[in-house]
Amino acid sequence: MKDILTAPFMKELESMTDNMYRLGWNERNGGNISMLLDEEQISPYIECDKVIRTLPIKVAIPELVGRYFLVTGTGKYFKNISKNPEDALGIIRIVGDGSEAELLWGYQNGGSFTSEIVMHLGAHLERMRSNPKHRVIMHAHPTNTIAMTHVHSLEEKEFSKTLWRMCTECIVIFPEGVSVLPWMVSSHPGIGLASAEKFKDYRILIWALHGCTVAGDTLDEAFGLMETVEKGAEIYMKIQSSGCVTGIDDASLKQVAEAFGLQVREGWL
Ligand code: 2HA
Ligand code: ZN
Repeated sequence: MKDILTAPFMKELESMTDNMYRLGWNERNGGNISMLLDEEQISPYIECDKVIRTLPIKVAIPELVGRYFLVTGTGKYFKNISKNPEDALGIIRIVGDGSEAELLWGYQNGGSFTSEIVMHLGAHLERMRSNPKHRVIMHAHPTNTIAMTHVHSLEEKEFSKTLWRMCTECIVIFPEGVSVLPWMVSSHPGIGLASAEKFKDYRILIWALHGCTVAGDTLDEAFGLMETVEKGAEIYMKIQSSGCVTGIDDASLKQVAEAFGLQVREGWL
């Protein structure tokens, strides 16, 4: 067996969590990431028939039975993941009726997966249905994105269009816009299931007064969505106190959409 700490997916997740911490998006134990893995990716490193423990999930997602995920642990600090990955991360396989996970590696000191596991698994399922290449769900607390939910309408079209107006890249990177949920109690199946529903039709979900969750085929792609939203929100927060937030107008956004062949959400421009 090869050393799992040398696996490319492990190295990539470690450098990603270090980077996100330094960006100030993951204070204390804030944020969580899960990655769908294939058995072929993990079998050189771990014996898939050696189960360490079984962990309960608060809802059953039978469609995911047999699937493997690398998931950040509950209560773990992004700041420390690369220093002690075997404590902070786990590899799980969904089993039974879809309401249990077998721990195959990690959570070394009796830990478990993120408290947001229902949102992660539900979001994976919805993204996998429309995109066979889907792999990553990433949740963080980017400062300006949260700040914007304090001062801006939470209506999805309005929120998305303000972001598009802030800098040209926004509509290019997320022409389908962003989804938004009002404030809800976090780490609860209620917010998890409501979030999964949003991922039927969006790759980006903003939780008012809490943070942002994104989906991607790769860690980089998911991160790229989050940082582009955060850039738009940062510009908005910098300029809105001046009272002048006109930004890029619809006609110009349409020109960008035409120039880049973007699939902008129907009826938004
Ligand atoms: O893991 O971010 O939403 C801590 C959180 C809960
Ligand atoms: Zn959070």
